[in-house]
Amino acid sequence: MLDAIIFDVDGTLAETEDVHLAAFNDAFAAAGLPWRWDEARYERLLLVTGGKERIAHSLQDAGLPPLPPDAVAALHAAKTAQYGARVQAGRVALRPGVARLIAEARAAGVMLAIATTTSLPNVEALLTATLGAGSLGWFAAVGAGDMVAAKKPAPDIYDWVVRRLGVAPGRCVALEDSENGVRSAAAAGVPVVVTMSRWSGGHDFAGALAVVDGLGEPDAPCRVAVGRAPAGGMVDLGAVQGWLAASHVNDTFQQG
Ligand code: XBP
Ligand code: MG
Repeated sequence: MLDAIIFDVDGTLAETEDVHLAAFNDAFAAAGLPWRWDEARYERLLLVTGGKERIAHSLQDAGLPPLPPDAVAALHAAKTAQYGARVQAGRVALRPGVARLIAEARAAGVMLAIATTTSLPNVEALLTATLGAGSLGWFAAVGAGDMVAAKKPAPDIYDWVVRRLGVAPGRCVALEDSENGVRSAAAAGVPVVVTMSRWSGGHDFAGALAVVDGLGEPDAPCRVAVGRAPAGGMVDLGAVQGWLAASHVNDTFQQG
């Protein structure tokens, strides 16, 4: 029933957006630009996925003239370098339970994949810094950033990952932290579980199999906002398989 777990990155694998925000502001300062995003503004800007798209949107939102696409790309490349330096310096840790679930899936032969809006160098930096140099190879498919034409909430990145995995979307479960992510996975036919992050406030997770505040650990059980509570307060492989099986039963009943 469960062939693969597809992980979102920012907010799901790790609470990274504070580091992204600092990297954006450092890139603006290094370019001599008088822009500084505070947390309240960044929370709104996070609704626009993709760093280049976010920069362009922030200019339009502030009534400022647009930058040429190559200037936005150069600014974003500087930001990505700033972000990577912070991650390599150990400034980001995996969220509780992430390493545990990845190890369980690997041991059980359940494929792992990544479907993210962030740039591929950021994924490589985060996995290397937290799971070690060879960990990128644990993922049968890594879909990131500009690999697809349309970013989340479009389904493109999940469609790409599912095609790469060579399985049916309904035999996967996506782990996400944002409304855009839930919409992207659902539009690709991939059942989705939400692990709320620091920046998930106010998001609409309609359609998710379950909504929890994290994957939990034995000494720190997760709290459940939607769906059946996982045994022992931890989102383990059994919990993911159980939510997926229940969703298929529901689908069968609904089809009559
Ligand atoms: C989150 C995003 C990304 C990051 C910044 O990605 O929308 O844009 O905020 O990374 P996800 P970039 O939750 O899908 O992992 O600047 O590289 O886009
Ligand atoms: Mg996310």
